[in-house]
Amino acid sequence: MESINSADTKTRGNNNNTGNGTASPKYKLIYFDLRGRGEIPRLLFTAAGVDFVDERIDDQEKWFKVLKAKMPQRALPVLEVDGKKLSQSLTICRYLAREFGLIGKSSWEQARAEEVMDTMDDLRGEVAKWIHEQDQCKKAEIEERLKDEIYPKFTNILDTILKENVENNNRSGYFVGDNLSVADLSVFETFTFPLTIHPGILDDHPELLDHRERIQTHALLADYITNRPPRPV
Ligand SMILES: N[C@@H](CCC(=O)N[C@@H](CS)C(=O)NCC(=O)O)C(=O)O
Repeated sequence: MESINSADTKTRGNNNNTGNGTASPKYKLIYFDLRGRGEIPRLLFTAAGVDFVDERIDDQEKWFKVLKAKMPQRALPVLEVDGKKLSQSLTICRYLAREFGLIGKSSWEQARAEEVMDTMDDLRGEVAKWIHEQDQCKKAEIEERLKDEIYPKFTNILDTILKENVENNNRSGYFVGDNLSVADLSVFETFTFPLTIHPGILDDHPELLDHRERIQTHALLADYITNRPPRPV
């Protein structure tokens, strides 16, 4: 966790009306003042245009002395839905994606979206090894492995899934079916940090570069992505 020193809690989104006269739940996402495991949920709220309180914990001492003990699994992110707490970032993503219709149109499409999301979590784990390694020799070894083995493995997997979707007559340019889903947000966000340290990793995959551009310029996402707080991870 990077050092943290100022507080920030904002309400983001456009509306909290379900359209059928009933108010939608009150959402609060609690995470550190980073993208990290909190950012895909933030992108889901943004893509759905749903209000949420974006509570960013940036007082490390307060986290360890006070707040950590109040979290169900002593870790973040935590999603509050009308005051009820939900842990585990991927569970939160699945829940929000289902609530907002951002997880495909059939059970099969849902499974494919989750497959992409879980694959991106594997990549996140590999990149985290580089982030957390303190020994510079070992860090350099991890970096070589990332470039030679890990990035090619994951970009090839994603390339195949994207092309399969086109072969199945879905020409949207999204990973699953014809619509934006959590799969697209997950791919976009998971590559954001690796691209800052290794800018060329998508260069052999024009479809993945196009996909990145598609998300970055998406009508519901572009403003947020351009103006979101710049954080290293
Ligand atoms: N599998 C959990 C991991 C949660 C986790 O390890 N969160 C880290 C931040 S990414 C955390 O809370 N670290 C601070 C601490 O453990 O005190 C998830 O995906 O939500």
